[in-house]
Amino acid sequence: MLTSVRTRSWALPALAGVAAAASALGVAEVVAAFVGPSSSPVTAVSGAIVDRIPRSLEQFGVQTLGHWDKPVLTVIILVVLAGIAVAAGILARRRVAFGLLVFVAFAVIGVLATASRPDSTTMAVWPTVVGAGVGMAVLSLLVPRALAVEDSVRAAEPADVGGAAGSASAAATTPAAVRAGAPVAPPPLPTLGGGAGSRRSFLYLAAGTTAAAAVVGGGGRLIGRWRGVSEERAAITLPKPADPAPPLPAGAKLDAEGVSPLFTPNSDFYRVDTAFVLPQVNPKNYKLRIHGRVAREMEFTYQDLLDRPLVERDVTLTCVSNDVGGDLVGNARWLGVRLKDLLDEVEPDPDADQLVGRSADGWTCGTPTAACRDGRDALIAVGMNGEPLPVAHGFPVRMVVPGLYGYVSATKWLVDLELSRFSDFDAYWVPRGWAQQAPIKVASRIDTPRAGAKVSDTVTVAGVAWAQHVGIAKVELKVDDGPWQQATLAAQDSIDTWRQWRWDWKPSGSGDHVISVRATNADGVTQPEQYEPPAPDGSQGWHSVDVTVR
Ligand SMILES: Nc1nc2c(c(=O)[nH]1)N[C@H]1C(S)=C(S)[C@@H](COP(=O)(O)O)O[C@H]1N2
Ligand SMILES: [Mo]
Repeated sequence: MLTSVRTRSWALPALAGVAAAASALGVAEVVAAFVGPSSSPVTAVSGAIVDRIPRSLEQFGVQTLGHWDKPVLTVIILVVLAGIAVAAGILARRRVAFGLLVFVAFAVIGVLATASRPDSTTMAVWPTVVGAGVGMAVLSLLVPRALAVEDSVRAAEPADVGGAAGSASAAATTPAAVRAGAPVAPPPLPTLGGGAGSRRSFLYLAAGTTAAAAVVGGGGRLIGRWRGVSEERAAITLPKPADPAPPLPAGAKLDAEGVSPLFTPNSDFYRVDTAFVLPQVNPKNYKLRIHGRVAREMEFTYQDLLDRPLVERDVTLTCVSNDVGGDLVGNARWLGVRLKDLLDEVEPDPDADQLVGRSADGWTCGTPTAACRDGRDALIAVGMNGEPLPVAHGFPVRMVVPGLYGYVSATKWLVDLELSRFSDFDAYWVPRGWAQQAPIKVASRIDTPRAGAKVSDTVTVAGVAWAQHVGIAKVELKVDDGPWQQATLAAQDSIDTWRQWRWDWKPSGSGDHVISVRATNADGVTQPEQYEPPAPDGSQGWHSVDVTVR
C-alpha cells in the first residue's frame, strides 16, 4: 500500500512538470514565430548541439539516418526535456522553488544558445524568456494543486496510512498547505470516492495543458513558416538566361527503367546542411557583400544579380559524405551570375587563395579562389531546374562550383563572400576533421537492379557515373570475378554532369552473383577497388550489388 501511495504522489507533480515544460516550449515557439526561426530555444539548442557533435557521430548520423537526422535529434531532445520536466515536477513536491530553479537553469541554457547562434539578433532571447516565465507560472499553479489532490485522496483512504510507518508515512500524510513554500491551495473536501475524481480531473487538467501547449507550439511553427519567404519566392519571375545551357545532345537521356533521371527534380534533390529551421532570407532586403583581400569591396542586391547577364548550366552536385553507392548526389540545371565576373570586378589580391562563403545562418565554406576563376562555370545561382532556388536549396542565392564537393563550394543562403587565405581561416567543417580542399572523386553507382533483387533472363544493369569538371570516359561492369565489360554510356551533356549508363547482362545460370561497377574519368583515372570512407575528403571504392538469378 505504501509503495502505491508513494508512486501516485510522485505521478501528479511529475505530470505538472511536463505540462509546465510543454507550456514553456509552446509559448516560446509562438514568440519565435515573430522574432525569427532560429530564436526558438529548441531550434537554437539543437543547432548548438549539432555544431558540437564529434565528426564520427555526425558522419554516422548522416549515413544511417540520411535526411531523418534532424527529426531524430529533435525527438531525442524532446524526450530528454520530458525527463527533466518530470524531475522538475518531482523536485517541486518538496518546494515549488526547487522546480522553478530547474526552469531557470533551462532558461539560462536557452538564452545562451539563442544569443550565440550566428544569425541571432538582440530579440533572440525573448522566446526563451517569455516561455520560461509561462512555464514557471504553470508549474507554480499546478504543483500545489497536485499535492492538494493527493492529500485529499489520502485523507479519504485511511487504510493507506494505517499500513505505513515512519517518516515516509508522515510525509505522505502532510497536508499540502503545511509543506514549506507551497502556496495554500484549497483542498477539495475529502469525500469517499471524490478523491479519485479529483485525481482524474487533475490528470485531465495536466494532459489538457500539455496538449494545448503542443497545439500552440505547432501553431507557432506554422505561423513561422507562413511568415517565411515562400510568398516572396512565388512572386519572382526569373529573367531568361543571356547564355542558356547548350542543347542536350541526342542520346543524353537513357531510357532504362530504374536509372536516375538525368535531371533530379527539385523535390527529390538531396539536402544536406546544418540548419534546423530553414533560413528565411527575404530577397527584398537581400545583400551579397564581397570583401576582404580585394582592391574594392562591392555589394549586390538580389535585383542587381538578376539584372546581370545570367548563365544557365547543368551541374551535378555531390556531398563529401556520400558513401559508395549512396544518394547524396543530384543533377540540376542552374541559373546564375558567373562568379568569375564578380571576382574580376572586386580584384582579389594575388595571395587571396581562399574564397570564404558565409550563409545567413553563419555556416562557412572555403573554396579555392583559383577554382572560381579558372574558366569553369562557377555560379552565384538564383535558379534551379527552371524555378527560383527552393528555400531548402538556398533561396534566394547560393553558390555552385563544378568539380568540388558541396561543403567546400556550395554555400546556400549565401550573403557574404570574403577573399581570404587558407592559412588564415578554416571554414565550418575543417576543424571538424574534413579536408580543407576537396575535389570530387570519380564515382559510379548501380541504380538497378537493387541489392538483393531476384532477377532472370536478361538483366538491365543501369546507373550513373560522375567526375565533375573532368568528365566520364568509360564505365565497366563485372559479375563476380569475371572480366570487366564496357557499359553503354549516354551522350555527354557536359563534363560537369553525371552520365547515365546501361549494360545488358545475360546470366548463364541460376544462383547468387555480385555485380560491380567502376568508372574511368576523361583524364584516364579509374576508380580504385580499395574502399575509403567519406571522411576526410570523399569516399572511394567500387559499388557492388548482390542479386539472385532464378
Ligand atoms: N548554408 C549552408 N550551405 C551549405 C551547407 C550548409 O550546411 N549550410 N551544406 C553544404 C553541403 S555539405 C552540401 S553537400 C550542399 C548540399 O546542397 P543541397 O542541400 O542543395 O543538395 O550544400 C552545401 N551548402
Ligand atoms: Mo556535403
